[in-house]
Amino acid sequence: MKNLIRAFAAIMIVAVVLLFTTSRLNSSQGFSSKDTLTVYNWGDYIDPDLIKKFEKQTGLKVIYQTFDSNEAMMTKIAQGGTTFDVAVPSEYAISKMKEDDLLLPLDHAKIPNLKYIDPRFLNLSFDKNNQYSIPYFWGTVGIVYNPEMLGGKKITSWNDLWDKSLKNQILLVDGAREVMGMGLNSLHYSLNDTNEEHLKEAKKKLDRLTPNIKAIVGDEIKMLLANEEAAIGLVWSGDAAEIMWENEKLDYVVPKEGSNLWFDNMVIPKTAKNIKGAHEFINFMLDPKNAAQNTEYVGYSTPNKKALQYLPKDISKDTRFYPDSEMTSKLEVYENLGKKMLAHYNELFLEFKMHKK
Ligand code: N2P
Repeated sequence: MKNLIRAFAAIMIVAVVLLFTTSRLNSSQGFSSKDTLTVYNWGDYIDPDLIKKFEKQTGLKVIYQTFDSNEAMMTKIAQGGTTFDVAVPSEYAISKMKEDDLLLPLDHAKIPNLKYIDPRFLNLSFDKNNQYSIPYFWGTVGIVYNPEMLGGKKITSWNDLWDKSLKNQILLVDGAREVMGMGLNSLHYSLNDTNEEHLKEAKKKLDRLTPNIKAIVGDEIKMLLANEEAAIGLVWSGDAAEIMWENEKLDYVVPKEGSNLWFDNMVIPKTAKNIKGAHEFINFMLDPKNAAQNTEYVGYSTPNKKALQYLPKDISKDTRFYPDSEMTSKLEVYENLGKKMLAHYNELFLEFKMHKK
């Protein structure tokens, strides 16, 4: 009898423990969409402390996921498997997502901090009246380089990169528009060129750069360049800023043939589950103190005019990262070239990558 009681007690204990753990598991995984906010952003593009601050302030749990190209982000959102409440596409991607009916119109009444954004970054052609998108960071594409590793040589143009002396010295960011753009710009063609002959010529020219290319990489490009693993990198401006904080020897240049000016913006995908929380998050990121903190952490250029006042002058007055309108007017913004042409750019870029291997 004693044994039976013991066995019964043991079963009861196991049952209670099981019940307890499953209910805990449920409550930690089973947030309702009202309790969570799913954010989809570029890698290395937010100060994690701000996520914690937002969670504390709102009681929401943030599920944070990252991507490293507009193309990857768009594919995932269009597939709809994971639903996101906030995403951060660049301008041509926003135009395409609008076309594909993937975005929700924003309620500006819920984003009062919009008033802090410099009007220069509002009402741009890819989203008139900011109906669907709110500026997050902006910048250019250019070359970061290490003069010391180049024997004091200065880089000023895309065509400098084809120099025979630069064997295995170049790292490229893994972006189809950026790399194809370098090929096109080096030939004085537009970054939005759709002429097949020009595109082929650009691809051929890129193939000829192969001996000088050490690797095509993601966010690790910053660490590699700061550690002097290569002398030259094709990068986004904010990555250059961060590299140069790490290693003061390096410099950043926007090549003289021209380059890209880009704008990354917060949007709410149509499949969002927490629309109220999404507006709260957008407004939170626009708070000038939060925007300044984010800018200092990430290294990219803020479109938030008021936030600039909280930043050290050596950041806000650096014209390499805060070029004025006169300088930016010479640069090109990527256009939405349409589904077919964007796929073609990707294809050519992939072929180039294969050629490299
Ligand atoms: C951050 C990448 C910024 C992307 N790692 C520029 N559109």
